[in-house]
Amino acid sequence: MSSLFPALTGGPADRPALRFGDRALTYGQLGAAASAVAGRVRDARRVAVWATPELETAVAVTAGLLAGAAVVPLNPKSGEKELGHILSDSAPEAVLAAPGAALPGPVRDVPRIDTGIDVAGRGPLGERGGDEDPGLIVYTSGTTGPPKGAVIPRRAVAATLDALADAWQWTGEDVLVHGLPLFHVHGLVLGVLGPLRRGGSVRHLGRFTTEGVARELNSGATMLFGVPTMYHRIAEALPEQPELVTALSGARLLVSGSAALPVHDHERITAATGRRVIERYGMTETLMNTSVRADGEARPGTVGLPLPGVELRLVEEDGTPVTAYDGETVGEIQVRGPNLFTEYLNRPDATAAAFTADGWFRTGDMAVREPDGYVRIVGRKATDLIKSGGYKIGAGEIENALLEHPGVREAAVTGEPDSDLGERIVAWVVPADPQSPPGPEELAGHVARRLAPHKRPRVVHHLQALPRNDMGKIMKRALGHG
Ligand code: MCA
Ligand code: AMP
Repeated sequence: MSSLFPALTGGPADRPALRFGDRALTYGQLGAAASAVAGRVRDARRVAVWATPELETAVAVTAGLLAGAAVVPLNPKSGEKELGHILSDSAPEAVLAAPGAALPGPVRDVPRIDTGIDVAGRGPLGERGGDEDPGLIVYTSGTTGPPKGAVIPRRAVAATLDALADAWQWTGEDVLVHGLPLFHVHGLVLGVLGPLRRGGSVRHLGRFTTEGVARELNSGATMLFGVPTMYHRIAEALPEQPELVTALSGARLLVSGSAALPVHDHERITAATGRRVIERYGMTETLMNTSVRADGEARPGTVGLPLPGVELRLVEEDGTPVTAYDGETVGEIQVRGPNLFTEYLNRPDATAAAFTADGWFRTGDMAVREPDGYVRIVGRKATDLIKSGGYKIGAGEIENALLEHPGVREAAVTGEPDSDLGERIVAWVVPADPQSPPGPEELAGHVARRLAPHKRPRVVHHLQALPRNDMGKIMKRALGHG
């Protein structure tokens, strides 16, 4: 078994590891604090982590992984329906939470362990868990139904982080800054476990602001990770924030992912700072698949080359591989490699459907290969998957939540282009009583309370009927066009 965190045991104890606001831990302190918590979850198979953007979350996840348990990160803004599903599906033996954090109904039913930061102990007890054992279970939305738990083995975490280290020349000298949530792959695996695996450090902003980015990059941080919405807000702020221009100009690496970075935002950032943004392409199920290399050409609109160890192909509808590197022939991206998840928890049907007979994972993303091998993503197979602010959201789960509102008779959900969020969620609702239709705030609050605030509709249209075909299926393409 190989260690996920060699720097916790092997490196200098006084090196900085984590900083959240004005609270920080060195590797020695993190080793002690995480080992103290790990000692309390030694026998657990799975532990949930109440993943607030705080130091305690990073300690709890490190502790769970040291103990060899599978860590299930929970979005602390999730509503009770979503939390109830995740907890009954993953059945964690304990939930790790910062002392004092108020936990809602479904989470209170799980035995709680407070992750106080105790740096007085002796440090790493040793690391448990085999390479193929599950390290994380991350819930991700599909087109219909509740989110599925992607079971991510420890070897996938190690493989993806080491491939990124190669592509980005990422070392223990790097200091990463970001304000990403800690319950998804981007912020947690890349943004916390990444620096820890390299023996470098991360400064988390608590919440993303352009001021925070400027402050950290101007005081020693070398890399920035963000979703396109964050780079859009940076592009908007650059003309008014000279310190942000200095910050980005001096950074070693600016990386964007989770959704397509609009060419216009990329170009505005380059024009103001002289810097290009490195795009990488990943997925909860696959961790990272491709990236522009640190010493490569960051062409706007492209996500670079397959990472070391990752096999990538494009296939046509009938399964025939696309062999042309012509920048034109579109196929679905399929991947294979040590970066892949093993299964959707308790969903053998969905797992089987996600892979081809010879083990390729069907991403559902459509792309072309350019003559030099760069991948350019051009769309997605499923129109019922929406990417908003870098979050993947299934139209079906929002429709189901809307239908549980007494004022809603029928509902359809679509994604519309949005310059800030990439796509915004739009709800098309047939009210139960046309005389008093539920208002947009009411429906947004309803969805936010049941699922999560980022899944709430930003626009609500009322209709007398939904457009349906002869089979009774809703014709979503007809919505918004009259
Ligand atoms: C608003 N709020 C509400 C309501 N309306 N709360 C309850 N009910 C309501 N009706 C609250 C929100 O909770 C939030 O609270 C605040 O108002 C602002 O919400 P919102 O407008 O949605 O947030 P934003 O500021 O516009 O968020 C933009 C963002 C965010 C910061 C870019 O979308 C974000 O963090 N995105 C990152 C997504 C991500 O990490 N994806 C990775 C998955 P408060 O003020 O308390 O916050 S993809 C992945 O992992 C793969 C592997 C990959 O490739 O990376
Ligand atoms: P998630 O399921 O939340 O992990 O989101 C994964 C999806 O995000 C992928 O299937 C892509 O559709 C999208 N994605 C991630 N990175 C990029 C990128 N750099 N460019 C375009 N789409 C991306």
